[in-house]
Parts: sequence; C-alpha cells; structure tokens
Amino acid sequence: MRFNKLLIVIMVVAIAGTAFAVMSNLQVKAQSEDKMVVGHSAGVYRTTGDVLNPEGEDARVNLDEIDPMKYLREFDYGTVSKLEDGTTLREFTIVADDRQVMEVSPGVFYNVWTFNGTVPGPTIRATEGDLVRIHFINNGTKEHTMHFHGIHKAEMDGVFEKVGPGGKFTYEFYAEPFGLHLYHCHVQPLEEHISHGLYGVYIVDPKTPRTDADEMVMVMNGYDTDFDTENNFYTVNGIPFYYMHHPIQIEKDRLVRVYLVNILEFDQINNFHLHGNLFHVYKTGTGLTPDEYTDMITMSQAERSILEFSYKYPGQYMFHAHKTEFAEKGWTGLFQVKE
Ligand SMILES: [Cu+2]
Repeated sequence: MRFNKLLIVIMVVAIAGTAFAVMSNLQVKAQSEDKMVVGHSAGVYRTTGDVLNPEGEDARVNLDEIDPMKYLREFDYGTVSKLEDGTTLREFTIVADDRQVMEVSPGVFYNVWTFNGTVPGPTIRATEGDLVRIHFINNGTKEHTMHFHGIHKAEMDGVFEKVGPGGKFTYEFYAEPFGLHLYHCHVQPLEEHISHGLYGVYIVDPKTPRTDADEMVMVMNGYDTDFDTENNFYTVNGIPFYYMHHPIQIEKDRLVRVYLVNILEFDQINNFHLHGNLFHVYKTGTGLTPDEYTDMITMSQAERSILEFSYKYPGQYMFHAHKTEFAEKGWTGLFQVKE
C-alpha cells in the first residue's frame, strides 16, 4: 500500500512537472515572438513588428521621401480658403503609417512610423487666429493620433480619441498662441510611438510677421535600432551626419532663423551648439524679444526655441550637440557661409 501511494505521488509530480515545462515553453515561445521592452518610465512593454524585413511584403522602403535638405526649408501652409467671417481656413491631410523601413546608417534598417511618409512629418504652418483643420487618416496597423501642442478644446487633443487602422479623424482648432510648437502621436506606449518617428513641427506665426530671414526647421531626434531603450543614432532632421555631408548653404550677414525642436526619446536632454557665433534665443517662440544670447542651448523632450543669428565671416562652421556622445553618433552638421 505504502509503495502504491509513493508511486501515485511520483506520478502526480511527474505530470505536474511536464505540464509546467510545457507551459514555460509556451511562455518562452510567446515572449520570443514579442519583443520585451522595459521603458525608462519603468513600464514593461511588449512590441511586435518592429523588426521588418526591408525586402518583406509588409515593408515599404521609400527612402527618397526622407530628404533632410528638402525638409529643412519646407513649410506646409495647407490648402487656404476664407470663411464667411473672414477667418483664414487652412486644411491639411496627414496620413500615418507604421510599415516603412529606413536605412538609418549603411546596412542598419529601422522600421520608422511616419506622418505623410517622412521623419519628421511635415512642418505645419499657420498664422495666429487661423482655423486649422487636419484630415487625419491612419494607414498603419496600430492605433495612432495627432496631439498638437498649443491651445484647443479637450476633444481636439488627440489623446483619448484613438484612431484605429483604416480610421479617420478631423482635428480642428484656432492657431494659438503664436510660437514654435509641435505635434506627435499620443497613443501608449508613448515611448514606442514617438521613438519610431511620429512627430512634426507646428509653427504659429504672429499676426505681424517676424522680419525677413533665411528660415529653417531643425528637429533633434534619435533611433533605438536595437530596442534596448537607448538610442544608437542621433540626428537633426532624420538622417545621421546628413548636414556634414551636405552643408547648409547660408549667406554672410543674412539673418538666419532656426526653428529648433527637441523630440528625442529615452535621453534626458539634448542640445545645440553653434561654432564661430552666438545666437538669440526666443524660448518656445512665444515672445518677440530674445530671452538669451548664447552659443549653446539645452532642452528636454518637447522643448523648443527659435534661434536667430547671422555670420560675420565666410567659411565652414560646425553645429552639433554638445553632448559629445550624440555628436559622434550622428548629431553633427555644417553651415557653409558664402560671401
Ligand atoms: Cu501612434
């Protein structure tokens, strides 16, 4: 009798053990299909589909559309019409996607998520008091939204009204206040949606325009290509070292106005340093008198400033993050000052 009991106990342990092993195996399998990500905000995320085969059916490789030189001075003022009360209406169509593959660095492919096919998305520009209408279409495989910085109604905030794959949403608000703002997807996990590229610049001009200048947009970002919540590449306007190989041509003594936005995920700070010169800083672009005269500005995520300067002497001048690591991983560029 005692022997039989022992046998039953052994059998129960064996069966339970086998079941446990099978379950663990299943779990391991499920986890290996998803990528585990522990965010800096301590959340643990699972993400799928981040690693797209650039030659796969799902992937859309259209690198031609990511052109930092074109992006630099390209402002989208929308389709303009007048309302009966005289208000200017500006309409934009923005399409989100999450299936594009970009060659971040030779041989390093990364699945970017995009607004209108580019990282960053288009620079949306309006004048204070205009009515802005955004026809948003989600062509991706995940939920996305557009969350604008600035003043607007709660239901236009792009946080709770998630737009599913194939879905549409119309955002409408008056452009206020004047300043340098931004927009980005606000679906959680935010770290994932932002770090993949769903952001862009939103400029609201004051009713009395700023003085004439050579205007350009610079968005500081990064790419975490190995999904360890640390960036492997840093850029201004989407491609590491782009402006080192293609210096930005500017004229001596001509006022340059840079709309500088930091959207960098994972790192606490980012910064901009200019060689051979100093610049005036208009924090958030919401004032018309400068806040600072410096050659170095540091920002946390979503901070932005308008920078103004002109060069006294011709030649080649560097601009880069004065966080050396970022500079050496792609966030470095050149101004070519012409006579
Ligand atoms: Cu999103």
